[in-house]
Amino acid sequence: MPKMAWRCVGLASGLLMLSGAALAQDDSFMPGVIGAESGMSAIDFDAARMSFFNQADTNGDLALSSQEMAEAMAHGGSPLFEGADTDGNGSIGLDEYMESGNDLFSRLDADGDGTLTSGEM
Ligand SMILES: [Ca+2]
Ligand SMILES: [Ca+2]
Repeated sequence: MPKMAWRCVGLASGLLMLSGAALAQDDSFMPGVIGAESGMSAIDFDAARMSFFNQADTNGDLALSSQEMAEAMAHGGSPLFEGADTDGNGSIGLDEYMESGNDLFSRLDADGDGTLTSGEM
C-alpha cells in the first residue's frame, strides 16, 4: 500500500517539524525563523497548525469533519489545534482552519510581540 506508506512519512516529518519548532533548535529547517529561540513565530505557528491539520485529516479531503476533529482531540488535543466552521457546513475546511489561526495567534500572543512563548501557549 504505497499511499499509506507515504502518509506515514508525511506524518513523521510533520511531527519532526513540530518538535523542531517547539525546541527552536534547527534553524536550517526553516530559514525564516532564525532568532526565534525564545518562542514561536507566526511562521512556526502556521507550520505547527498545518501539521496538526494534515494529521487530523485522515481521509485527505482538506476538510476536518466533526469526527476527524473528535479523533484528533482524543489523541492529544492542543490549544494550537482550533478551527471554526464559519460557513456552517459541518466541517472545517483548510481555509476556515487557517483563517481561525490568525485570530488564535493574536489571542495567544498576550504581549503582542509577534512571538508565542511557552507561557503564552
Ligand atoms: Ca477530512
Ligand atoms: Ca466549513
